[in-house]
Amino acid sequence: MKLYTSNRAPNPRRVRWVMAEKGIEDVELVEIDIMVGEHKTAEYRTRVGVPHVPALELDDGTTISESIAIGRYLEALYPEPNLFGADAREQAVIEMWTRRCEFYLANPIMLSVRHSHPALAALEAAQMPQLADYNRVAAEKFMKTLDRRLAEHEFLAEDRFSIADIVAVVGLDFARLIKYRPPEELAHLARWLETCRARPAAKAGA
Ligand SMILES: N[C@@H](CCC(=O)N[C@@H](CS)C(=O)NCC(=O)O)C(=O)O
Repeated sequence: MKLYTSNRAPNPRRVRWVMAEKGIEDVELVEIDIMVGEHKTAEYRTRVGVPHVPALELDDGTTISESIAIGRYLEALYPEPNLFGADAREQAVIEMWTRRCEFYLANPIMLSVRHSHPALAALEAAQMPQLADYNRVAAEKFMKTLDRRLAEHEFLAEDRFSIADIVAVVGLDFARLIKYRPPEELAHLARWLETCRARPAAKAGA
């Protein structure tokens, strides 16, 4: 299998983190430089279907994009340690937190960074500072929800680390590009962030 990935880009990092947690080493990493548009070539688009990284190419030629879909596929091949839920209830709870973290945290942060960091202007038709501000405020609102959740739970979804934590930490780490730090009063969020960042697998793709 081949993983089309881009160093320091957040969505490929999710997959690299999943791979590192599971000790997966039989996937060839193919670096795609999105800053020079390597993901927009006709060859890449034909192979993947969309101009996005990450994408996982299987040995039979099937190509899977979407970091969560790739993660699920890898979990089916390498079930341990479990990151997506071991039974119906866990799977639903982890999926719920993963989707919440994508919609209300990672995506707004991504938009905020892309619309404010000068180096990322290359990825947008036009950077819109207002869009950046709006999305930073929206993400911060959800951080308060996460802080309340983390006041009573060690990790976001279950009593163990899961894909929901990966999505949220990778999103928050991407904001470091614009030197953003979550509000200091969110002490439970800070504690959890430190715990997740200290995992050896957190370095994968970062
Ligand atoms: N929902 C997708 C998002 C993929 C995505 O947007 N990837 C970014 C890099 S983090 C990308 O390919 N950007 C290229 C561009 O915007 O031109 C996933 O989870 O994989």
